[in-house]
Amino acid sequence: MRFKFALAGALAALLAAGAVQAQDFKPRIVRFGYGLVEESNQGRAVRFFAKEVEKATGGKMKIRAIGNASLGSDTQMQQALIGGAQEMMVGSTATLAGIAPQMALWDTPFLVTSTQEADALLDGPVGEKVKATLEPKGMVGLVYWENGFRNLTNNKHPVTKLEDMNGIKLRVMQNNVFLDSFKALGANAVPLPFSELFTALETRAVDGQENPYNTVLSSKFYEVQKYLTVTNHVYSPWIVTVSKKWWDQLSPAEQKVLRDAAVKSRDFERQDTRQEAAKALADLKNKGMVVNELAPAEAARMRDKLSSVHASVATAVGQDLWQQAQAELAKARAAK
Ligand code: TK8
Repeated sequence: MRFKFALAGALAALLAAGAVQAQDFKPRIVRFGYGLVEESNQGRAVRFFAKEVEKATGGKMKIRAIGNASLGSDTQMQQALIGGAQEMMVGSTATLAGIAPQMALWDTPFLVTSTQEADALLDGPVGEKVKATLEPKGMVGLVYWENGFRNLTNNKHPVTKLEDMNGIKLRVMQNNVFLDSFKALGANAVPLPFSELFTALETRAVDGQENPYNTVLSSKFYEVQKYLTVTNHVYSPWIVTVSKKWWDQLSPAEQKVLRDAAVKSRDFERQDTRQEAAKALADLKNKGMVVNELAPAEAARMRDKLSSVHASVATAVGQDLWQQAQAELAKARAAK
């Protein structure tokens, strides 16, 4: 008898929960755009996120993952989010610096030197502060994913010393810190959207580019680039963003589903990316790329040149934020 009551109680609770769900989760279709190909770390993580959201909403909220910059380049998608024509995207933080200047913090060359430092900084108070600057601009930042440490590729000659940068026409992201950094190194830096990069390399409109190993592999840059120089000159995050116009129409339960799924996708994406990166260099060599590491003295000369950029980043993001980032990093280093 008591068992029956308990069962009835559990059933009632389940029904009630179901009722709440039905109310909280409206049928919705979410266009989630990204720039890389579907078979990339970015594509895999977007699909992971989509599954989590559909599971948590009983299939009410459907994420349409649209890769290959089919919805536009990073900057075009950002505008679509701000205007409310697209719901979600993931892309480089670097292309957001024109809208939210504090984002330029992540473009500082050699700011972080390990993934542990990156996680601590991005997921800590500094990362939160920078993310929060998007809201007044019409976007909600959910989480940072790993794009990764960037390395240099080109088609002219191996870069073994600073002077080898001279005369290389190098595609950079649409971002002043990157532009200034590579000008400081002596390259002829040209800003271009990622979606135009493969063709630009193929037609030799540019000689080189810089991206993490994962992207050189997934975007098949090895087909159109001969030389890869291990520089690790900057750690790039991606950021998952939501249109604020759309976000404000969601119920608190829906917002929570998106936030929770975003955190899960972050953990998945970082692990997946790191696994892939660990073997990507060997894959790229097998594909025929000629890889070289900079001699320590040459790496130091490049770092010296790039330190000139630090002062301008500090000014752009504000001295307080800059100091706080340095303090957080010192803490992360001491904790190791
Ligand atoms: C993809 C870009 C890419 C970035 C770049 O849309 O532009 O070089 O590294 O990941 O955001």
